[in-house]
Amino acid sequence: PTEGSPLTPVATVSRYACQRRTTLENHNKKFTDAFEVLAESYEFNNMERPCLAFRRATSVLKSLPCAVRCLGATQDLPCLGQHTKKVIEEVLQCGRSFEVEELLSDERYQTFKLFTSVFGVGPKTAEKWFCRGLRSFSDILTDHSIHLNRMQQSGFLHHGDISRAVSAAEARSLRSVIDGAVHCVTPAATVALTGGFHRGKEFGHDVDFIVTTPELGEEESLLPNVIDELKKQGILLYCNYQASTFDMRKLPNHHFEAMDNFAKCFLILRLESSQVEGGLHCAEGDIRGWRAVRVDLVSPPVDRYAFALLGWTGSRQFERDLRRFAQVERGMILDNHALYDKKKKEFLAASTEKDIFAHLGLEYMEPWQRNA
Ligand code: DCP
Ligand code: MG
Repeated sequence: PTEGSPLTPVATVSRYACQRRTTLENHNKKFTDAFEVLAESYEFNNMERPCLAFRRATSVLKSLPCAVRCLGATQDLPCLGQHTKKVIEEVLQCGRSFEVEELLSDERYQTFKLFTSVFGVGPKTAEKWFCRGLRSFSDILTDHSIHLNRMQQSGFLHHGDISRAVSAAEARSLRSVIDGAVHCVTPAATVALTGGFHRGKEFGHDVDFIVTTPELGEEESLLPNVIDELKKQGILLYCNYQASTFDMRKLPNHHFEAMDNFAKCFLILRLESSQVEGGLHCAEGDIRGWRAVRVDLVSPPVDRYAFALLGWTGSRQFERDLRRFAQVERGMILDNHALYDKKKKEFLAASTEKDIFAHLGLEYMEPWQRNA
């Protein structure tokens, strides 16, 4: 059939984010911003299903090459249910969603949003504090019956800085800082930028790196040594190091929310204004001459590098769907450590991300196309 004839199949949008090339250009921001508020609110209320439904719908709209201009245009799209369509219709008709407006002015939503903006505070802690009647930071900090763990103490201490976005220029500067520290302790080690900045984002909430050594097993002492080096340089403001609990005999875990078992550290580093091209993104920091930034380092053994890189490059929705695709469509289990074929009962090795896409029978996607 020729192009445009009724027999030409319309390009269908896949149900899986790992089959939708999604760049940072979002033509449907007015809908996805609304969905994100709803998803977040469900997350705060521990309602996983509707939360995921809105995250999936967000991801589908982000992948579209143009804006949705009428409800009819969503007819053949996957992952859009009644509730999401109602929101789309409202936004189309009124330019806003009343349900979202209501949430944005809701005390519970606002308080959870505020509390979870603190490093180390998740929805569970926010809930506990909210139920005790606490509503502001000063409520928390003056209530002596509340015990803050070390992470939360640092979270409050550096809240002003780390609640401000990190710029790509700041991420580049941190890359040289991490490069320097890693190569100082292990010259042969490699450093790779991952997470949102690897997908081409201009701003992020932290900067993620994967570090490893060419010699299997040598990565075990890498992070402790890097941490010592950062301490020596006087730029380590906070460090939570978790040693590896990785067991290569274990089957992968398809539950995405479970953290991987590689050695990793969650850091707050001091970034000097003079080291950043064009200065810091944080105005107060620029006056002070430095700012605090969240940095994550992960160090997988080199034979798991490709899995770790694929897992940490994200986006979260891309990762969720990659695992779901592996499980449902291929009978395989994928996580940040390994890929396991359940029919053949064997692990599938990979030295690059391309190998993993190939094992899954998926077309390769560049990191900048994974902004699902
Ligand atoms: N990740 C993971 N398992 C987790 C948490 C995260 O595999 N438990 C992966 C998916 C994320 C990536 O790591 O995309 C980086 O996590 P971030 O929270 O730093 O997310 P991004 O870097 O994508 O965005 P941001 O700009 O908020 O940092
Ligand atoms: Mg990140």
